[in-house]
Amino acid sequence: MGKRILPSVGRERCRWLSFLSASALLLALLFASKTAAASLQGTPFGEHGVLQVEGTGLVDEKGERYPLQGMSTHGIAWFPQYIDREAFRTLRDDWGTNCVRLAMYTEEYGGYCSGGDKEALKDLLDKGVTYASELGMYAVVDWHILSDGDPGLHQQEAVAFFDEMAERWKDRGNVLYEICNEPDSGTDWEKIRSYAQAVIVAIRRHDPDAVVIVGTPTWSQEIDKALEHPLEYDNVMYALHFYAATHTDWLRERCESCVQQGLPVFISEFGMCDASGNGANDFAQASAWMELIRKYGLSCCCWDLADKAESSSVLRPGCGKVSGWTQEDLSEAGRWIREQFRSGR
Ligand code: IDC
Repeated sequence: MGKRILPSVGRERCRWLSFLSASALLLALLFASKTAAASLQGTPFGEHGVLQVEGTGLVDEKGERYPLQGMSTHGIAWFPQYIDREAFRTLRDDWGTNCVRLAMYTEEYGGYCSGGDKEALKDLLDKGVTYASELGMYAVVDWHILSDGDPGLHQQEAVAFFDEMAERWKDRGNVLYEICNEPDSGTDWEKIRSYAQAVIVAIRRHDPDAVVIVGTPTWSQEIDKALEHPLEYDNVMYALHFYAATHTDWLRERCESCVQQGLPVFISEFGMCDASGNGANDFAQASAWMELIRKYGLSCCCWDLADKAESSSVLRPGCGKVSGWTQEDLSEAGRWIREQFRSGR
């Protein structure tokens, strides 16, 4: 008899043990996710969650309009030091921004498709996305084509890159994908559109609702071409870029007209200086742009977070500090845009 009872007691004990360990695991998981959620409380992502495109802009988890505003890095291969948790924290807490754009050149300066160290660049991006996530900020991952004006030139590499990265980041919820910074070299919208379709499929395989920003012809100025023949996917936005001393009323009028006709526009790069990234800042024009941005609740990222000796850099040339900047550490552009961000939200 004893012999028969013992194994069944053993089985019973086994069942209890596995029940207890499963419950403990569940509790631990619940606790971990609760503390993660609690640590994000009060942050942009903690309060607004996963964003979607509705009408002409982004809405938060409650369905309310929620524009992104933030700084773009310079090329991450060139200025890797600003991929820094404390830099992003300063931008969040002192500058009042809610997103960071991570610009990875494909051609220039150690570009991803021109001999740059692919693994190091992906690690750097992953660091940037991780810091943004920990701080409850949104991250725009920018495939920064420039002299390679036709995105189709590196389509295979782009598809492989976005496939891999979207798989890696699919559960984060705070990552937006900008798939071709500035098409040019006469590349027309239909070519960009077909490139976008291939890349969107690669991203959506892992992250079906990820927001994707698509560049438009002539350095992301011809959003009207996208309006004529938009992509047939949800959660897609179209990039408009301006440099205030070069792009004035005519581009604002185009922007306003496209938004009024329902196009989701993301100003994923802008500067207060001219299109070379240098020259005098035109704050009157830049203010007119900011007014338009506020009027329509558009999202925008300012070029660039670096201390290069050019007027678009928001840090004083050679500043050297990667976070906790004082007024003296900022360039003219930096002081101006910080005020704009602080007062605009
Ligand atoms: C500029 C940088 C500059 C760098 C150059 C490389 O500010 O330091 O030498 O690229 O060619 C853009 C581009 C952006 C440019 C910026 C200013 O997206 O890469 O950065 N600009 O020229 N479009 C319009 C202006």
